[in-house]
Amino acid sequence: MTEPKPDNIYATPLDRVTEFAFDEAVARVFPDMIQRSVPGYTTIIPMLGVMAQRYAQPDTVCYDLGCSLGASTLAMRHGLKDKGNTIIAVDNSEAMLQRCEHYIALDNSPVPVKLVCTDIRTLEFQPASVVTLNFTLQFLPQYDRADMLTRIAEALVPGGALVLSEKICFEQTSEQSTLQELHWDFKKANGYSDLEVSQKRTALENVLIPETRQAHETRLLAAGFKQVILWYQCFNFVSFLAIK
Ligand code: GEK
Repeated sequence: MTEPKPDNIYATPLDRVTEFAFDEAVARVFPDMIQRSVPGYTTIIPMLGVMAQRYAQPDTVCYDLGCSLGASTLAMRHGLKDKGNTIIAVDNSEAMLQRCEHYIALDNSPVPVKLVCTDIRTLEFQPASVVTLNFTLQFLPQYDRADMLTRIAEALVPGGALVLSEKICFEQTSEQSTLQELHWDFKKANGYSDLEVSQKRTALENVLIPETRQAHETRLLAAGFKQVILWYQCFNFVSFLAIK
């Protein structure tokens, strides 16, 4: 496995900016990319451990859907106390999962982790008490999102929890433009150039489709969750705790 490196994928002008994909090039720079691109990411990750600890129930599965390199998996793994839980970490990018396997192997927690390379839309769920969708639902086509959340709610035992983190958009134009611009400011403060911000934005245009807070909350309730709490927001990035 090649060493992780800083993200400069969009640093030079590209003749044609192709659609963003979670390939080997992205997997290699991913830790740097996500921390410099997603406001609040470094705060959310350890809180997944805190929430896993509270909501995990004995002898159930905890899922990390769209696990990438396993940052959420590792946080959950260290939050889980001796309750007979297994974590199933799922991603459909082979490049991501290969690296994830390496990081899981370096970690010393005894909680078993199973890695599955598949599309989360095709997953057969086992009875679960904690599910994490940390910035993953936004990459599914919008028409598949309700079904995905319903299947998660069905798999959860009563009192189980989903943590759903997403980039969102806003109905009010002024709120949208202010928070969007602050997100770009965040990226520039983290060393990305105007060119990098602009080319990445083009690459993600039809790949990452944000929705409003209201759309998420309504759909989570319709999917079968009893309570939906917005527990975190940083600019246009949020995280919900949805309890069955
Ligand atoms: C973290 N949760 O570090 N099936 C399986 N995996 C998918 C699918 C799908 N249909 N679509 C996208 N992915 C991580 C960060 S990144 C978020 C998650 C980001 C995977 C994709 O391969 C990628 O690894 C992950 O979802 C999204 O806490 O890059 O902004």
